[in-house]
Parts: sequence; C-alpha cells; structure tokens
Amino acid sequence: MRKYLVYVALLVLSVISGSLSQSITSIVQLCYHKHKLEKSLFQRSENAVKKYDSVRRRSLFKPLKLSTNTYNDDILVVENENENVPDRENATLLMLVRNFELPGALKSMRSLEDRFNKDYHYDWVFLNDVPFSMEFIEATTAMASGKTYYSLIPSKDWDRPDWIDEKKFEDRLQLLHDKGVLYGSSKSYRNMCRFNSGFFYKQKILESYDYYFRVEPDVEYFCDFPYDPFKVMKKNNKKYGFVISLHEYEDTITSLWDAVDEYIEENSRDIDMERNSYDFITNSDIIGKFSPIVDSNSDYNLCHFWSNFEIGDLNFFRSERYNRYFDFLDSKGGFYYERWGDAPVHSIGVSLLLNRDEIIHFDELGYYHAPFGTCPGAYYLRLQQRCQCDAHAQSNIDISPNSCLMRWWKYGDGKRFVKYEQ
Ligand SMILES: Nc1nc2c(ncn2[C@@H]2O[C@H](COP(=O)(O)OP(=O)(O)OP(=O)(O)O)[C@@H](O)[C@H]2O)c(=O)[nH]1
Ligand SMILES: [Mg+2]
Repeated sequence: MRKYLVYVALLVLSVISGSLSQSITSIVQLCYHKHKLEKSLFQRSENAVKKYDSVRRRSLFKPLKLSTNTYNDDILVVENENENVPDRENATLLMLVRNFELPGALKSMRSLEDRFNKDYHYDWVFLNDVPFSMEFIEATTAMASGKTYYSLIPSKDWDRPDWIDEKKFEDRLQLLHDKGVLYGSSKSYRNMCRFNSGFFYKQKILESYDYYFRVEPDVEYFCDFPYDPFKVMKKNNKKYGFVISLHEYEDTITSLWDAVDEYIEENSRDIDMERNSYDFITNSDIIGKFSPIVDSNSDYNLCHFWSNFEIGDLNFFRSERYNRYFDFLDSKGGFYYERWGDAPVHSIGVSLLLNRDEIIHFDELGYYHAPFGTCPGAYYLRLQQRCQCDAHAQSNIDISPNSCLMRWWKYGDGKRFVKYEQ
C-alpha cells in the first residue's frame, strides 16, 4: 500500500514539474516576442523621426534658439534668420512682466506671434524689477519668432523715491483701500504705473529702437493683422497708436487735472491748442445716444487710451517736452499719494503734446484684456482677417457708454473708413 502511495506522489510531482517547466518556457517565449516586437516598433518610430529630420531642421521648425539676453554678452547670431522676412521698422515688442506671470506671458506671445509677428520676427524686449528666471527666459525665447532680450530695471527707475513722505503715503494707501479702489493699497502697482509713465523709454535696452509695441500677459489679439502697424505708424507719421479708449476711475486721479492745469499754464510753448486733442479729453457733450456715463469733478472728462495696448514712438517719449510734462507731474507725488495710472498720464500727455493726426486708432486690430475687448464691426473684415470675436458681445467696449471712441471720432482725429496702407 505504501509503495503505491509513493508512486502516486511521484506521478503528481512529475505532472507539476512538467507544467512548471512548460509555464516557464512559455513565459520566456512571451518575453522574447515582446522584446522583438518592441525592438521592431522602436526601430520603426526611429526611422520615422529620422525621415523628417532634414525637413524639421531646415524649414519647418528652426533649430532651438539659445536665448540672447543682456545677462549674456555674446549675442547669438542665427544665420539666414531674416530670409523671406518683409522690410521691418526699427521696433520691438515690449513686455514688463513678473516671473510668475510666465503662463500669461506665453499666452499673449503666442497670440501676437500667430496673428502678426510670425511673418516679421520683430525682437521681444522683457523688463523686470527683479532678475528673470532661467525658466522664464527659456520658455519665452522658445515662443518668440524674433530675438529676445531681458533687462533688469535699475532700482532708481522703479522704487519709490526718498522724497515721498512715508507717513502721508501710508495714510493715503489706507484711504484708497477703504474706498475699495482697485489696487488702492498696492505699493508695487504704484511703482509700475510711475515706471510706465516716465521710465520705460529711458531703459538702456530700448536705446536703439524707434518704436515699441506694449504687450501685457494674458491678453489676446482676435484677428490677423492686415498690416505691419509699425510701418503704418512710420509711413503716416503717427506717434501714438491705440485700440481702446474708455473712462478712468476718478478716485485714482483726484488731483491729476489740477496738476495738468498748472503744467499747461507754465508750459504753453510746448502745447499747440489748435492742433492737439485737448477737446477730446475735456469735452463732455452728449454723443450719439450716450451722455458721458461718468460725472467728473474737473474739466478732465476722464477719457483715456487703454495703455495695456499701445504702440508708440520712443523718440516722442524721450523728447524734452514729454519729460518736462512727466517731471512736472512726478514732482506732485500723485503716483504715490493717489494712484495715478500710466494710461491717463500717457493719454493726457499725447493729447496735449501731439497733433491730433499724429495719434492713430487701429480700427482693424481685435484685442482683449480683461474685462474689455474690441472687435472689428465690419463682417467681411472679420472674415478676411480670421477674427475670433463677437462684435456684439457685452465685453466689446466700443458699443458701451463707457467707451470714449465716439468722442475720439468727433473731437480727436475723426473716423477713417479706408484701411491704412503700409
Ligand atoms: N516686473 C514687474 N511687472 C509688473 C509689476 N506689477 C505689474 N507689472 C506688469 O505691469 C503690467 C500692468 O500690470 P497689471 O497687473 O496687468 O495691471 P492692470 O492691467 O492695470 O490690471 P490687471 O491686468 O487687471 O491686473 C503687466 O505687464 C504686469 O505684468 C511688478 O511689480 N513687477
Ligand atoms: Mg493688465
């Protein structure tokens, strides 16, 4: 009986070991086939990648660019970069921006590159009050079709000057905060507004350019540009270009117009009342069906050009007359004791100092900066320029009473129905 039990046990064992070796064999076979398959697939994908290498390197995609920046003295020269690029003006795209705004900066860049700059490769200049991170430099350089330059703003051009009374400053911050004014208690916002009003054009990195196109993070350009706006400016002798004009919050500029009044009195030689746009910023008649929605306490009707989009002639901003204007306002301390914005300061400056016909409204350029946008009104123009916007949307400022565009048409340089040629 025992003997039989041993035979049975031996039989079971041999069956088990047989199936074990069988399973091991099939696992080994499976692994081998998988490896073979992976190898052949890998080879195929590598062949596919190699097949398009020459195309990718030479025409479709350019080789990765190294960043060309002011921290680096050796500026990279890419050969044949300007092949097939139309004639350009001496101009740059300009963004004042913080490192943490990189996603928004890339969004704006992508939009402007796709709608305009991919055909022109204008340089990009980035300004910051602290050094840019490598991540910021790399990503923006990769996004740009032109060269990219990065510059650190010197503290003297950015920080609050010593002559600002600390106690008065803190009290006023609290006051604007209590009134619920947007950015009412922000110190850095005030530095930014003063910098954009009177210091951006003094930056060394901009010395060699004649025109700048201001770009902010998180904006969108709705339509293909039908022209190079720099060329239009140059050819038509324009010195300041805008797309949106609207009313300013009066609480941020309570004493600005008093300062402007004083400035006008003392600097009449700089101002040509016959040819400038004084009426545009002071007239408050009813226009169309709209009366001005904002009641102003001064002669200033609060109309300004929205400066987050602006194209300007740097030589005008560098001129003695603009700097006499800025220095006069700056001496009043309103950038800190109130919260004077660069938009009303630029707008009043160009309205007083330039001739009406030196300011241009870019009618055809759809644009959005939260919470407002502008979208070309003409249906066929929207099709032609592949616009992605709704001209009847609530966010379209041009059809809202908050817009000053109709006042510009009536008291500024008028309305043009024909596209600018370049
Ligand atoms: N480097 C730097 N850039 C700043 C600072 N504050 C604002 N900016 C930039 O200045 C421009 C205007 O600032 P925004 O915060 O966009 O001001 P705004 O357009 O009035 O308001 P929102 O866009 O609604 O926030 C943008 O390009 C910002 O990136 C700052 O402290 N440092
Ligand atoms: Mg903004």
